[in-house]
Amino acid sequence: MRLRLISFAICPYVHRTRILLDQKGVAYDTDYIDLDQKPSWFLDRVPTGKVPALFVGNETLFESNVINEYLDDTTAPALLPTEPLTRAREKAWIAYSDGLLLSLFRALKAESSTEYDKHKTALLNGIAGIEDFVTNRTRNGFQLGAFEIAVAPLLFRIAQVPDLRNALWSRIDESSTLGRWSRYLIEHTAVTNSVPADFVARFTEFFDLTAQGNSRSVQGNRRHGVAS
Ligand SMILES: N[C@@H](CCC(=O)N[C@@H](CS)C(=O)NCC(=O)O)C(=O)O
Repeated sequence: MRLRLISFAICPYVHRTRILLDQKGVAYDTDYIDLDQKPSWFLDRVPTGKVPALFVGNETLFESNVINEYLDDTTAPALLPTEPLTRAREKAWIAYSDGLLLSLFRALKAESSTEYDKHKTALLNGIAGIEDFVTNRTRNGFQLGAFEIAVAPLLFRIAQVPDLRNALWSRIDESSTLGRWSRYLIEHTAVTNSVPADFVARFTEFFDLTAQGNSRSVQGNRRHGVAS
């Protein structure tokens, strides 16, 4: 059955699903919607009003982790482990990564340097918190698994914001397993190719990262060191 992915260009949750679909070579159609003016056909089918949503024929799926689990269950090769405890543990860490995305969003939307610093600290502490899990799961090398696909959109976005990128590499030793794994994900073609070509411009615009003449951005950028 043909799949239809309802998307927003810079959404990290949509990015998760696109990486999985592209990596598995699944054909799908994409509808981009304006989140400020959600179309009625979308609101009629998606109770959360959030993207991604996946239309599978007349069925509607929402929540990126649920969508990705469905796609993983229905398209080979399976990425999630089958052994119940191992599978549950990986899903627990995937759920944990949702909190990291929230910290990133809150940092990028912060209206003061105090707020920015608070969320940036939570973000970096949160990333440091995955170190043991990552070190254990990469003993036999790096692979794009279900957890990697959940976290890659976060690391990819951090890499676009100079202050956060610098903070990441100050916090994480680049030569450590976590550092090398992070770099592997940021640069993985499945990650870089599954965003629109104008992603950086749109992302920068959405979060006002370089805008001039806007008090929040100008102050924020100077204060946060985000301006290029
Ligand atoms: N927990 C959801 C989060 C999805 C989400 O927050 N999407 C944002 C765009 S990145 C959205 O649709 N926001 C619109 C709204 O909240 O009204 C998931 O994993 O799919």
